Amino acid sequence: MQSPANLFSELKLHWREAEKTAIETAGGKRYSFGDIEDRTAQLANALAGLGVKPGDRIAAQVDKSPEALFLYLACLRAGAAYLPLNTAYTQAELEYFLTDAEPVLFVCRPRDEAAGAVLCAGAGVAHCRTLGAAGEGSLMPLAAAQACTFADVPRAPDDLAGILYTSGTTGRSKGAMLTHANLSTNAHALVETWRFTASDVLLHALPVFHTHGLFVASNVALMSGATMLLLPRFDADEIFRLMPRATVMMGVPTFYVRLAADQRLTREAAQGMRLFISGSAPLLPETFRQFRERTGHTILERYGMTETSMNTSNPYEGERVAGTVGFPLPGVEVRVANPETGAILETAEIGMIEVRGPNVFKGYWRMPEKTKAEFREDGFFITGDLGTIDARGYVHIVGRGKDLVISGGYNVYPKEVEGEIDRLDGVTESAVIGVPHPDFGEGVVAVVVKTNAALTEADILEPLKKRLANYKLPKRVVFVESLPRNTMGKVQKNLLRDEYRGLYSR
Ligand code: MLC
Ligand code: AMP
Repeated sequence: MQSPANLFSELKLHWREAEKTAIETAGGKRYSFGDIEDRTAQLANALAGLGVKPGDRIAAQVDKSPEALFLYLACLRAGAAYLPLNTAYTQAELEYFLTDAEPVLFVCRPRDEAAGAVLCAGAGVAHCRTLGAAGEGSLMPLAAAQACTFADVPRAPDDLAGILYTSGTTGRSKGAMLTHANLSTNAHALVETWRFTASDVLLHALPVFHTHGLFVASNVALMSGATMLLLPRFDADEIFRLMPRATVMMGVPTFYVRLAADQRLTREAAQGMRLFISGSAPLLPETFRQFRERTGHTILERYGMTETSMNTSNPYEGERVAGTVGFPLPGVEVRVANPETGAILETAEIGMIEVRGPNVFKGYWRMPEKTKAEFREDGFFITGDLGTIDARGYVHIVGRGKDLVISGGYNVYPKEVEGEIDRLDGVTESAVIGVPHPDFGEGVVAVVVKTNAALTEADILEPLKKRLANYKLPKRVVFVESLPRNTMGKVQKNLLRDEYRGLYSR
């Protein structure tokens, strides 16, 4: 049978028992698959009542909750594109996303209601509703009176299911357009590769506004009829409390660094688990080894990005090799090319990682030129990651061609932070870099040249807090006389990274 093109209709095919628990919160609230169908039908009816039409965008900056997932699923059912936003984004950041994406509805946290209304008025967003961590706010009451049935809007495979904004190495943030087919094929490939079944219980501690927590964790659980233990955030106490009931966990490397540093991580604690998966940033071989020694489990590392969802994974059966991201997923092609010429490189040569497959996004929202620039003629997407494929076929990521810092699994684009610092009075120029950080993998550092000798670290950070999400803030500001430049006048960030690499060491 051909899969239905609407991702929700397809997920539903895997919900064999309506009574089975699909989501359980840390507080013990349970929602069955039948509840999900009812709640999302009610919400989809409410969205239609607000005038939401297929193809419209719905933006949300909300805390993690079952209702946040219902909203995502209701968007799929109604044929709208879901646009989740990091809860750390400031008003200044939100303004851009809302203006650029032109959603019909913006859902924000109850405490942000007044600011949300101002934002919506400014950006021409017709409706503003609120949703809190316990389901409170003005969104859910709209759904309560609605029917529990809804005919999922038929979608073509190429129709949008979501838009996720990614910052860029240059210029404005870009909205990556993910289609129903992108998400469904990727979830299928992951269910197969990681052997997910309805017997699985996923320990879900990731945020649900990025690819990892939303499209990888949630879609994979929903597509296998598994149960999710939904934690509001990473909290080691909660992880250890719930681990005996779980079978799989997904996390960014910081999760594993923190767990490995905890005395409670033992073979006994992890004995009911069948799989620990890591991604979004490089997992240090040291963490990989420590975790294996303590639990007997070999963390499975995989590689993906917002634009492509997941590309490669270490094998479920077969050797999981530390420092590698494994093999291309079913249906995904991965190659390494010369970054300048595009010539395909031989085994073991280092170059630009390029990918092609049904997982690769449709393009950047209203940016055809930027989209074109990131694809080769033959349809391969240029990831910006540097890597190599070894003789056994394992993909290794060895660096980044793009100027990007990944801190605790969140991307920070130096150019954006430098732009904010450079506009401050008393600053001549700045260079933002990432250096090793024991908890976050990389920590952001700002190297600043000042004209005003009295300028302090706090003078830089205070104004930045109003403009940038907290994870983008430099954890340290270093003042220097001048920035090192090459003969072309380009700042030599490699020299700065070398100089400050010990800044956050233990
Ligand atoms: C929080 N802070 C961070 C940070 N997270 N700073 C830098 N980097 C981060 N990632 C700030 C806090 O605001 C706080 O600032 C201080 O650091 C300490 O906070 P904490 O309590 O230690 O942090 P915590 O809340 O525990 O969060 C850490 C974390 C979280 C690692 C659990 O960041 C997280 O859940 N990251 C997951 C990110 C993710 O899902 N990425 C997937 C992207 S998709 P202050 O000033 O208040 O002290 C993708 C594609 C793919 O990349 O392949 O998956
Ligand atoms: P994002 O734009 O937030 O989706 O981040 C995607 C980027 O995260 C990729 O381009 C990689 O640079 C990085 N990334 C994801 N998974 C891994 C991994 N397992 N190892 C190294 N880098 C990774």
